[in-house]
Amino acid sequence: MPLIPKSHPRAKSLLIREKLVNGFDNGLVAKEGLLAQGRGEAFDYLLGEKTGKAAKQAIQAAAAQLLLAKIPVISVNGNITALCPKQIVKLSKQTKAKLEVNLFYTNKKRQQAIIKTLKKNGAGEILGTRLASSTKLSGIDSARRIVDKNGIFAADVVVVPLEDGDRTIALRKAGKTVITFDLNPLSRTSQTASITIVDNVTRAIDLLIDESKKLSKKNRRILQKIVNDFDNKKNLAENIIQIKNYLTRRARVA
Ligand code: PTJ
Repeated sequence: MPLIPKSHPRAKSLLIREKLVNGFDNGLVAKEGLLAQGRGEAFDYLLGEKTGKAAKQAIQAAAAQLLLAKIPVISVNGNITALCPKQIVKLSKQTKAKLEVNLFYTNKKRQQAIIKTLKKNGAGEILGTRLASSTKLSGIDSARRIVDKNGIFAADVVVVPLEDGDRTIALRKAGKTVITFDLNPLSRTSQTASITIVDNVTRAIDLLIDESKKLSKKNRRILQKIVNDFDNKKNLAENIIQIKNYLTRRARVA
């Protein structure tokens, strides 16, 4: 008998949690990554565990921005690999974005496990491990400062899913456009990224792939208008209002 019955009212959430736990057991996820998931889950609860209107707008802007990019790069960490390896590879192919492993809690064995999993899911070249092409990103003290000259360092648009705040600020200071997935609209990453998708990455990533496919048929002028019309601060405020409205509904007694 499965430990998580399909009929359990919180089966979906518990199955996502299980992916992280399996990812930890298989050497992909840092211990701290399990805690990060817990923080995300709490915000997901407050958002009503669904993709809101504001998140859908951010997804559209992110897709347009990725298609407009000259050198788009997706930064991959342990949590994203455990949660959606197939989709991250699909997104990179759909948007012609390079993949680069970049870990906060860096560790060679975990890097290799992540690469192996991505390759198993169809990835071609994965940057982030070649010493000869590594360089340092200034303004950041963690291991995340080590990046690939041909990847994150050269990129104009970087996707940083489930990120700690420092690097987003450093990447913005380096003149890059930063796209993130973060369930916490108040986090430093959310507040400093160019486009923040406030949604569970497990829901939003398929929507981003679909939107990228749809928008790939549009011309650059239309894509640029979508990006220009997007205001991240306003979008974050809408997400906070979504939480407020959800709590107001839940606080009704009758
Ligand atoms: O694999 P590593 O070594 O690179 O480490 C990765 C983690 C995630 C441990 C590291 O980047 C970290 O410590 O991140 P933080 O500072 O905990 O931030 C992670 C953010 O992602 C938090 O704001 C969470 O709310 C958010 N988050 C967690 N799970 C999800 C999420 N956002 C979207 N979808 C999720 N499933």
